[in-house]
Amino acid sequence: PTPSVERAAPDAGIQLFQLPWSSIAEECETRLGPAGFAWVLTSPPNESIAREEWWASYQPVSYGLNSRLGTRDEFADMVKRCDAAGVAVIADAVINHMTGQDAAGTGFAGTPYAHDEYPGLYGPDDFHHCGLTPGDDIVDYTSREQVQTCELVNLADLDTSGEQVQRTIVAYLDDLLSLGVAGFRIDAAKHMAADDVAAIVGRLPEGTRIMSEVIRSAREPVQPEEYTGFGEVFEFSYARDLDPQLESGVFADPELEGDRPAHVPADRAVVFIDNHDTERGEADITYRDGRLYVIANALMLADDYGTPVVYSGYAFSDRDSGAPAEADGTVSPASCADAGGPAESYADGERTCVQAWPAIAGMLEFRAVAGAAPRLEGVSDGDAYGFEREGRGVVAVNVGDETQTLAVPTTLPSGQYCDVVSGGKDAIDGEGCRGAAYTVDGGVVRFELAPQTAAAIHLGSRR
Ligand code: LM2
Ligand code: CA
Repeated sequence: PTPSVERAAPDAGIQLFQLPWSSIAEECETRLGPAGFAWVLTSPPNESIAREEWWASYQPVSYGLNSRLGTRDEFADMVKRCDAAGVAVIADAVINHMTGQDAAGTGFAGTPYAHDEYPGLYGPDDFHHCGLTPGDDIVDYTSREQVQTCELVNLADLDTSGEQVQRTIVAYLDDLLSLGVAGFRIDAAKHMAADDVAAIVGRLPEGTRIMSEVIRSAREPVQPEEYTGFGEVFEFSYARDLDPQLESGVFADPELEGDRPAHVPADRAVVFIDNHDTERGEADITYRDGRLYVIANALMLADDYGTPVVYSGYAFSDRDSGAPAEADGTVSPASCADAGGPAESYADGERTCVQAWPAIAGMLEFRAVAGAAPRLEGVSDGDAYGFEREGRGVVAVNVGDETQTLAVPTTLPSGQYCDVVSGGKDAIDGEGCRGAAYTVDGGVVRFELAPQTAAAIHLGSRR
């Protein structure tokens, strides 16, 4: 038994999509902190249009912090409690645009607005009117000018190069920072010139964490690499590379030395299996794929590339459906306290509670023990694949429909180890395993993998 194995500080995050602030605060205290999540990405906290669809959050009306997800006080309370639990808060910052409504209206908190009039914030001169397309909408993604100065799905496009606009955005972000947030996801960053985003970020306190959302496409002029000078970038190539391997059972190691092709440098990359957009779009593997989704997350958390963010949302059959809400329009609180998972199926609106899945907790433990150890060349056999994080742990997966054995060469010391995906050790100094146990013998570990399962052992799971 090895009771004291060195563990790296947590680095992984979790996106809690459309979860009210009061519920996130509870998650931080009861689950995220103890499990070893370093940060949580929230949905946009500011006032938006008053509609039931989740995407109302992406149509800002004002920078007041009164939204369907909670009040300013509730947001501030969440940040405090998460911080105290060791979980930093990253807020989703929608700053490329305001609403996409043609008719004037009133926001969720009662603020009046029109398409390019936001009293006290912005008037028509603060917006781009690109004049390049019918209705000023983006039509051609091969045109940088259209992508950055026309309207994304009719959303009034802020002239983010303007001094007054930058000041107004910075005042909003500073307000969130004053409540203790650690940084921001920059929504629709591709639709703002990187120089504009750099200027805005340059006016924020040093150390503010920035994660730009720039959906990679080889056919477009605006590339994620333009946004790495002032922060991290969500790397969409990651799941695009991984998912087909899991679906085909044909595995290939990524580039193990140096940068990965079509990926931003590792220290700039935020990687994910899916997010709220891709689970409604391009992602091949989502909560609906249950066991395969666990495998995808396990491989991501076991990897040595980038900072991973796990995703947790709610089940839906209609891509527009908002999270279950109260009569007053606020999103209903939800608890993942007793949730296992993944479940065989989910009812519409049911929270997936991925942060509560035992396999995720086990892989966070693996990740902490793996630390900075390099990923070694992998082994594949049939539908199974596995690799070692040098001297620290070994992960293996079977994406096929039949049980498979996989022998992975390893430098781990000989002995018995508990698989942390199926339960890990029964106590820190314990001798027993809650789930499967594997033996490292003579520089090899032989996994016995049930259909569509993952397994992982690490120095700290030795019994
Ligand atoms: C994002 N990143 O770049 C967000 O992650 C994504 O969720 C947002 O789209 C988008 N960019 C704008 O912030 C979502 C949603 C869209 C929705 C917009 C605005 O995927 O469907 O568009 O938010 O709420 C909706 C309607 C669309 C309509 C638009 C404006 O679906 O048909 O366009 O509102 O009223 C006329
Ligand atoms: Ca823009």
